[in-house]
Amino acid sequence: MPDSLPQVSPDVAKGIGRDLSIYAIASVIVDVPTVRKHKLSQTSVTAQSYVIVTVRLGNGVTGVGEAATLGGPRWSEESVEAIKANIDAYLAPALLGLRADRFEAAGMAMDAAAKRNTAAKGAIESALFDAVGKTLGVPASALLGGALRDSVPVLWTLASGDPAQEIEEAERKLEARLHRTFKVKVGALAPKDDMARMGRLAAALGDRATLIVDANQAWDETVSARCLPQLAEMGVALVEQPVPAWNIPAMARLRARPGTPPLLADECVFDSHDMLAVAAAGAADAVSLKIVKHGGLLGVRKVAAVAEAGGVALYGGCLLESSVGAAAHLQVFATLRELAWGCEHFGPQILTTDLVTEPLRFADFHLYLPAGAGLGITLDEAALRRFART
Ligand code: MUC
Ligand code: MG
Repeated sequence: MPDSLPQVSPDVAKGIGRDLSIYAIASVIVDVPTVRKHKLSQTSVTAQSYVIVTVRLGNGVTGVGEAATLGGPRWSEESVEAIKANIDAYLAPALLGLRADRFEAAGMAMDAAAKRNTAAKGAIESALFDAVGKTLGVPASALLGGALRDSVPVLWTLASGDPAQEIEEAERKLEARLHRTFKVKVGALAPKDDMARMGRLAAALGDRATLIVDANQAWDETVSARCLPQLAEMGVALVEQPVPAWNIPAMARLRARPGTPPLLADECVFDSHDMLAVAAAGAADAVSLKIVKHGGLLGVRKVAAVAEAGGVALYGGCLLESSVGAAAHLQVFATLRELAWGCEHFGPQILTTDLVTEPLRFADFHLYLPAGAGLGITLDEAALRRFART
């Protein structure tokens, strides 16, 4: 990994701090086991797969970024294998020699080299922000408008499918003052079984915790019309992506029905055009912001700006990133004027081993923005070697 990057020649290294050109880019796939099985409507995982990208600048500084996936190309179309292949063959060659601090130009070069591939582009752009921030001695947030907060409320996701286990897991999180909002993954079970499961969770936790639900596109409009009011009755505060991503009209019709709880758009919003369509249709109350969907930190800000203009609230989404990807998200989340629904970057805690030397701080139901330049984290080379796919 960083060691596999070509070394900057002594002549080039003399210009440390000055030469911001992109000198080399490397990528590696890692598979990190999770502490328990994580079950979504379309897949279940016992290990999280990431592509870790390192970018070395002409001044010798290295930046790191991460592309997360969830169970192969099932949550979205990108798999780690495809991400790595497209970085190595198309995106990296398009960037070599360009200035790392010209983020928008780098984005345009990547868009010209490859359509979509937003997770791959997001990992590279994260590494550029890390490298440039480290060069200048400022956090990435300072390059994005500046941080407005140093911590964000963070939820935990319950996704074993076994309500007794889930209640016990939530109790432990509450007791440790780590999380008091819980997102429950539904859609792997039949709707009536999920409703019974949600009833048990609401009865056990409802007066001490906020519950939200993510169906990951599992339901159709009819099932949603039946389940959403039941969830509202149980006190569920927000329901994420109940119907397929393409069915924005159904989201709008469901949202207009009395008894529907607030709706969160996830898979239906990748870029700012999607966000405009969702806002114009009145299809969501909030949008889940993710680097893997929006192609980077700048993309997060663009989608957030359209959401704000359309009166759609912001939620800090994740794809179970390690502290590398979570830090990149925090850097940009910290710059948003209002992050009404907090964030869900519990990823570092569901991994058996994190990929950084000093994991992000979780305390008092919040996740803290790391101090330090760039993304504010240091890659753990030993962990990377241990989990690297050979
Ligand atoms: C998603 O769809 O929101 C985020 C948390 C989790 O458990 O799954 C992810 C993806
Ligand atoms: Mg989701």
